Amino acid sequence: MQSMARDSPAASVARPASAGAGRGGDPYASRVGAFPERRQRLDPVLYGVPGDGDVLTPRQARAFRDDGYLVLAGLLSEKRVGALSAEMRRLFEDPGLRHREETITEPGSDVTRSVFRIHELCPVFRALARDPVLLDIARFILGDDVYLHQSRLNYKPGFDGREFYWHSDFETWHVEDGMPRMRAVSMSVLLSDNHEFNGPLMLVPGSHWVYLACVGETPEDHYKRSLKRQEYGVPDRENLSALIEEGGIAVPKGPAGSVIVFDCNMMHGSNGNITPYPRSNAFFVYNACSNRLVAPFGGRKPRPAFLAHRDFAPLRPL
Ligand code: 6CS
Ligand code: FE
Repeated sequence: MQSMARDSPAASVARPASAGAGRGGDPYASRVGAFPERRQRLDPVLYGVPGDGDVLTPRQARAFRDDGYLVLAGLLSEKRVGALSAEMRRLFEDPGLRHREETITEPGSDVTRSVFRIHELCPVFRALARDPVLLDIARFILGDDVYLHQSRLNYKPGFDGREFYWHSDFETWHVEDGMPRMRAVSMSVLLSDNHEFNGPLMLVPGSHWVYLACVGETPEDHYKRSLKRQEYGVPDRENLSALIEEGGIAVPKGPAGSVIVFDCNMMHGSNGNITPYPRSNAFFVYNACSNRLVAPFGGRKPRPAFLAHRDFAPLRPL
């Protein structure tokens, strides 16, 4: 059994996690057992050394390692946010996009919930994905060259934006996309002000050190439903409640142009939006080139490329 990642506070959590490997020796097997299971993370969170270089301060680096997330308030200029928001609105209104596979509508309505593969659909998002600051942060955290695993716009429009139930992205990317280890980082670029009331991202600090294996066999073409409302690969209430008891719930607020950086295994979700104020963000997932996708560990066919890119060439800053 591999040793637990160094500096993991998991050892201090209230309920010890089992370190056993899942089915077939896969330490992150999920949706295979009859019962949910709490396991230890076996991968480091931060490969860079706090204090090395200047992309993050030592305090920021330690906060990311221990909490699993970091908020960079006001990173992008108002001018740049304006250009990104204009493109976001254009995609929302583009009739040619509405029926393409990259566009996901809200459950029970034809309101656009998300648009995927934005870095290939728009030059401004192509440039944002290659922003030198974002790339430097991803490379520092992951200790490797990175490629883009996924990009998406989440609109969460006023009144119509529905919830994203609690989940670990890595659990899905491991089981359904074939991401071997926890060596990926997500960046949510706020394109509207995130208030406490318009469905902001909710994170469970410290939850990234624990892996919750879920129950329930992944249905065929699961993504056609999970991107509207995820029902498989979601944590059981007992283990989820324990994680929240231990770490609480952080709800980062911030003006448009801020960036929330969070670990691939962070437990997160967001409530619906019944206010007039949209909570829109652009979401980029950077995966370490050494952690490139293999066959999905859940045994089903790989998800389409618009969800799980398989161009593993290292991203270069623009
Ligand atoms: O399935 C996925 O890849 C996507 N689903 C969610 C709810 N978050 C991560 C990712 O965008
Ligand atoms: Fe997610």
